[in-house]
Formats: sequence, C-alpha cells, structure tokens
Amino acid sequence: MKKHRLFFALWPDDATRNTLEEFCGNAIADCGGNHVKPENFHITLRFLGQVNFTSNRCLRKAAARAHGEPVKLMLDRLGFWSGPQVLWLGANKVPDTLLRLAVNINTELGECGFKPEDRPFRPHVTLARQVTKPPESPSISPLEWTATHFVMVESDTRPEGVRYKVLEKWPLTER
Ligand code: 3AM
Repeated sequence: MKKHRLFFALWPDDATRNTLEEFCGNAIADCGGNHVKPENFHITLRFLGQVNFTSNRCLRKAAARAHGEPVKLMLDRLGFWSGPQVLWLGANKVPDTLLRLAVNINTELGECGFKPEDRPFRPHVTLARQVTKPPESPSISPLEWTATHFVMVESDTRPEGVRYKVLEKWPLTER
C-alpha cells in the first residue's frame, strides 16, 4: 500500500510568506547554505513520517479533535543549529497557545498509535539547510504572524527538491 510522508504544521498565509522572505532575505543570502524556497516556509508542529491510508484517516480525525487557539507569534530571533546545519527563524518568547496546540495534537495522536516525540518542541521556520556558520547577527526585524489554522502536509522528495502539499487544514479558534 502506498505510504505518504506527512507532518502537521503552521502554514503562513501569502502576505506572511512574503514578509518572511523580505525580512530574512539578507540573512539567507549571507549564510551560504541551501535556501528553503519561500513557498516551503512553515513551522512543523509534529513530524509523522511515512503513513498508510488507514492511519491517515485516524490522523485527520485526531487533528479535528485537537483544539487550538489562534497563535500570535513574534518572530524575532535568527538561530543556527550546527548539528543539522540549519539556519532558522524563531521567537524569543514562544506563546503558550503554540505549546498547548502541540501538546493537544500529540495527545490526540496517541489514539492512532503515535507516541509523543522524545525531543523537545523547538518551533522554528527553517530558512536554509547545509549551513556551516552562524548568522553574523541573531537580531532581525520582528515579524508578527497570527496563525489562524494548522495544516496536514505531504512531503514529496523529487530530484528537483522537496515539494510540500497541504492536504487539509483546521481552524484555530478562541474558546
Ligand atoms: O520544520 P523543519 O524544516 O525543521 O526536517 C524536517 C522538517 O523540519 C522534519 O520534518 C519537517 C518537515 O519535513 N523531519 C524530517 N524527518 C524527520 C524525522 N525523522 C523530521 N523530524 C523528525 N524526525
């Protein structure tokens, strides 16, 4: 049976995507690595890996049960991880709404046989990969983004690079 490589994410609207590109352009250009295409910018909530059709249905039901409120982000920090060689954009203050959303998703995923991830949740937008040196300055013009939905994405690795396809989205609503 065909499997799909899936993950849950916060997915920027076009305006936010354009601002991300504008604000981070210089840092991305300076870092020298493999630049992530702006259409691929996102914040991963939970990576799922290869999933079959039956799990896929369970996952969609779990996502529909995982309540979350709108996530108001202030992206104001450039970072670099030397292990995975990633340049990323994140927030000095991660909002509780985002942490709660990730917990709720992970909790509901238990119904589908997915255990919570061992590694800590470090929300970020990957800007470039195969980066070998930290950015010259970690400061960046703060960018505000209020995420009003979260999505399930299929990741398709092709010879020309990875392509992401949004399969479904769920609203984040005030209680
Ligand atoms: O959100 P970013 O770009 O940091 O690195 C992959 C990407 O992260 C990550 O899932 C996101 C969407 O592809 N990823 C890939 N394989 C993974 C794995 N085995 C993984 N995350 C955890 N475990």
